[in-house]
Amino acid sequence: MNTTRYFLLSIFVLSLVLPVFAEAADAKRPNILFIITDDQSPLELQCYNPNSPLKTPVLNKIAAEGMVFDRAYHQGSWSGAVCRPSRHMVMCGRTVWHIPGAKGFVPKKMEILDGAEPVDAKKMNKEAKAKAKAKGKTKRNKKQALPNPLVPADLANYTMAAVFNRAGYATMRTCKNGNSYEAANQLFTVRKDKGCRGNDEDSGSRWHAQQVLDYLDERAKSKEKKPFLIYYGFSHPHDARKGREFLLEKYGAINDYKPGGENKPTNDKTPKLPPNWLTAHPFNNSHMNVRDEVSVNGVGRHRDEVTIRNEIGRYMACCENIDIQIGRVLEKLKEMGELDNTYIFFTSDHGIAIGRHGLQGKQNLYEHTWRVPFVVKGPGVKKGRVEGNVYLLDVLPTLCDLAGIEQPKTVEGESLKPVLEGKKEEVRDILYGVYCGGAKPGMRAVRKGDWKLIKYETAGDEKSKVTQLFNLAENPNEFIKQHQDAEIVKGTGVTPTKSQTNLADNPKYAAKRKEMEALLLEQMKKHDDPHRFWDQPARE
Ligand SMILES: [Ca+2]
Repeated sequence: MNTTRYFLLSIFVLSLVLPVFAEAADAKRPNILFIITDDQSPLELQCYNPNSPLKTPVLNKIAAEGMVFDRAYHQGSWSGAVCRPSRHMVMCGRTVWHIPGAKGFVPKKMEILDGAEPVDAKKMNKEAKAKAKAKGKTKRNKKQALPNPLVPADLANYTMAAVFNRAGYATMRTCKNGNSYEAANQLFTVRKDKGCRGNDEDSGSRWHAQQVLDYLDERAKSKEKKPFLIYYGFSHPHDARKGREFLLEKYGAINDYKPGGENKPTNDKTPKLPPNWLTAHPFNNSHMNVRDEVSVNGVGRHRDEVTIRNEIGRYMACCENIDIQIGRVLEKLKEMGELDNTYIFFTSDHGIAIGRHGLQGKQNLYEHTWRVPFVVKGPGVKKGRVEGNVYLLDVLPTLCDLAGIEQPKTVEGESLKPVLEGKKEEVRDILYGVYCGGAKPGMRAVRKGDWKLIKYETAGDEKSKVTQLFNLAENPNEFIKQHQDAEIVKGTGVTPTKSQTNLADNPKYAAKRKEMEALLLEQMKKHDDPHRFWDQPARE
């Protein structure tokens, strides 16, 4: 009896004390401001390239007070709309073949996953393959439209907003519409999405900023005590890169440029050509006719100096405007006394070429496009820079870790908290990249240390079977032999050294190539990549 009475008394006392504790704990729980731009390479930002003419004082300050990641990547895409898988990976923390929309190896008549219970995807796949093999049905049946068994059916319930809502956070999101993870986006308590690629108050980056400012005003008025998670997305610098006039003037660019015309807008203020500019990509990379390569406003198929410099000017005008809009939100948070208790993340869904390697879009795996900017500042985050070897799919487990929330079992990424605290330099040593939105198998990349291998193949096209091997320490721009052409050197002002080239067929690096080829195959297997290249063994 005594024990029971003591127990009941304890419950009573706890019920009085707990809400107070909960409130006190809430007051200390950190806020999160997750900033994500659309189609932005790290390479023009001064925190990655101090010589860049792009002015981003707000981001420079975040970078100076926080941690800059030199090796941050998106894992890739199986769609020309690279945004889509990238943003799925951000929201759920899963790898590229394990997210909604992925068309991986789906054995016929296999059990459909009931996602009510988070699962071990690897175990699941192994079992599925074993089961299919036992039945003698290992070949992919394209006509069979079964859900991907590697994607939990109710995965949306384990995505960013869902997880933070359950943990007692106030969640808000503004971003572009479309090419995203709709089921996950719907779960933000407040959602203000709209495509904003114009240059006025209502159609540009300022609109996204205003949604966040209005939300924060409301928060202040209602004296909301819950910590917040704000997903602050921009629709720029994705094309059409309609810049604001005063910024276009600053970067010597115009909005309505028609390539090939007489009007030459470039001047001394227009950014120079990137060092790895080419007038054309020298071989079929498996998706040369994708929208981004042929019909972007102001560029089309043109890669001449004037067109590319003007487009980079427009791009920089959009990037500086984003910086101004981030500044407005940070000012507001400071005014509200919330800034110091807020983790700020800055990243993008993937990079972009704009003339580098003769490409325009995001459908390739060169560093300018495979990499993303990744900067974090907040309580306990060490100042400095690290390599990190991170993917965007590490975002969700990191946010959970920083907020003291248990990460969902569906997550496959790594928490970056130990890196942010200066306890670790990197979270993995090998990076794998996919582009499979055009012909199959398409492109794959693998990076370990300074070495990177890229493979290309368009099934049925012998000439498309290309392998590239780069030492990124010696050849960070991934120069290939075409960068030696006199016309190109005249444009860029850069003459690559003899060793700054594709080393794949150089006998001196045969052993390194072999090692990288083996790593690529290992990564393809590890990630349930459904495709194989011409010189790889067939899938088991
Ligand atoms: Ca994008």
